[in-house]
Amino acid sequence: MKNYRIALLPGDGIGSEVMEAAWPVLQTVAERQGFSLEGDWLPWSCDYYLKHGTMMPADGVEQLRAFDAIYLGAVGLPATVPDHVSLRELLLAIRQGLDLSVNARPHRLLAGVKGPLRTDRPFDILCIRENTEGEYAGAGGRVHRGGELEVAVETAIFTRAGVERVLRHGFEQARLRGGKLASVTKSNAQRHSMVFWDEMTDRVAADYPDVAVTRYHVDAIAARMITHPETLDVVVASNLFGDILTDIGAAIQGGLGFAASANINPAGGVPGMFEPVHGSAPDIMGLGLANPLATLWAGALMLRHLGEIAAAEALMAAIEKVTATGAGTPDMGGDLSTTQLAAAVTAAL
Ligand code: GGG
Repeated sequence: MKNYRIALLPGDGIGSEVMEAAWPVLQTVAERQGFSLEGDWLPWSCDYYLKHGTMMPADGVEQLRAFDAIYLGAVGLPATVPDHVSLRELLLAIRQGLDLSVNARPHRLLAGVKGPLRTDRPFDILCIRENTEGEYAGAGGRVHRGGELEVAVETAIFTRAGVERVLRHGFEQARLRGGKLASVTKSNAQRHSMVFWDEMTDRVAADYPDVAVTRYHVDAIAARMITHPETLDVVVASNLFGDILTDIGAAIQGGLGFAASANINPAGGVPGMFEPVHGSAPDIMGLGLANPLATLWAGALMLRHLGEIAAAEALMAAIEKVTATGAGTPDMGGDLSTTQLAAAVTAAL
């Protein structure tokens, strides 16, 4: 029987609740489809930081290379460790360390879920966010700290290889889907990096004459995602723009409780990392209120990436069988706890 080794990183806050609820569901799907999932729980988190002074061991990224995939809950507990430390030392360090250059986030309404939009037209958007450089490259610095002359500089890095590979992945996905791609910049205001992004879009587009490309400025597409989401299909954006647009995507699909995310290296050779888009939500941690569906959907993305397509589809079908009944956690207007909703998905398998 095929066995996959999965690194399980619950992280902080509700991360452990959604992961502990979702993992048995994935194991049941695997068992039913004739393969097995073997999980190693890794305690890398803000708690780990308080004990060891780092968010993960020095060879953490190297340890992760031995797995088939990484399944992550949430990162950050600002009451204990500043967010810019926890995010950069764990989530961003893994993305950059494994060169997981693409962050793919699907946005659509699951069966029975009513989003906040006034339009009833169905939408199905795949946001592809550049994931290792851009505005989150970590380049920059501060001088004259605390003084009148203090300066902070955050440098966005756009390499030819980095922009090309994320665009190419977007075009490949567009080819498999509706043949439509939106390329997002702010090239009217950012005259270096974003004009470069536009030029790279034209260059890569020449290899995909069957894909229709529309250029959007980030402010315009942000509004369009709310007013006419059905006109969009594959959306490719930089790290920061993609981060923001995918929170809008989450909002229009019913909330962060539904938004899933796949961090992958399209060249292969390293494990992908799969996570809900949401953070650690310290305000509801320990209360059993967290919605596990984003983590379960991320699990389905992981199974698909591992090549277990039937299992991924069975899991998504079970999730939608449950959402179609109106059952859910309080954020969905229901009264189920995190574990009860996950158990309902197992029962629907
Ligand atoms: N689910 C992972 C998590 O905790 N995400 C919170 C977050 O702030 N993410 C920022 C990002 O995706 O770049």
